[in-house]
Amino acid sequence: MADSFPFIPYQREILSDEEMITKSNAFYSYMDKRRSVRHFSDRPIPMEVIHKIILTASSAPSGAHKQPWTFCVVSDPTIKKAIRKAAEEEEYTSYNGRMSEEWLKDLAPLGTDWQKPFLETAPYLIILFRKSYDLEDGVKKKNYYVNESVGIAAGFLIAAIHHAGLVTLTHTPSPMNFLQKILNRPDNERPFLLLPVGYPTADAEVPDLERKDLSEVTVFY
Ligand code: IYR
Repeated sequence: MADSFPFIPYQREILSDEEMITKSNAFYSYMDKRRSVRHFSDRPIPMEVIHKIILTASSAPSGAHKQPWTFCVVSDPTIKKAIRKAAEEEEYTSYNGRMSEEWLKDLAPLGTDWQKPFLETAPYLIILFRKSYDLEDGVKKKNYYVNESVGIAAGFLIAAIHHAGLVTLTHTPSPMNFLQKILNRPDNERPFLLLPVGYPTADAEVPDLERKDLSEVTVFY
């Protein structure tokens, strides 16, 4: 049996109801301003920020605290170009026959297409890999609830990017095994999400969409 962690006291500052309401309101308003952006500027961002947003993402809860993820950070223009080329090849095939009519109709209002220039323009691409198992000295170690864990980490990452005043987009070229090859990742890692990170261009636009109301997404018992 593995040794257990030592247990240490944990306390949270107790907020008044009023403070709690004010803070949760402010956080909601801030997060509600987050948008998926497709128009990226090439303006550089400090590497220190990339380190901190990844540490924030990696603080997410995970099955048996295995943290079953790897964040690949790409700033090398040659690698970005290779990723763009491979992603656009897949996307072209998807938009021209692989995606169903219904899917294309659902995407039409968002104005997406197979071209992904942001994969070269954004100063950083973060590619999040899920680790279906770990390898310790060649021995396979099981991970648990990997999709759930990596999905939560992705949410933390997106929130951290927004909090840093930057923008991102959850890009999922499909299939995306080319990322494993280009980034030379081991067999226990599979690409999960690709997130360009940077500033929006001065003339960036987003669709004027509405989010569901509380009553449409919640059932109280
Ligand atoms: N992966 C494609 C298609 C796409 C699919 C969904 I669902 C979106 O919400 C947006 C795009 C692309 O990135 O264009």
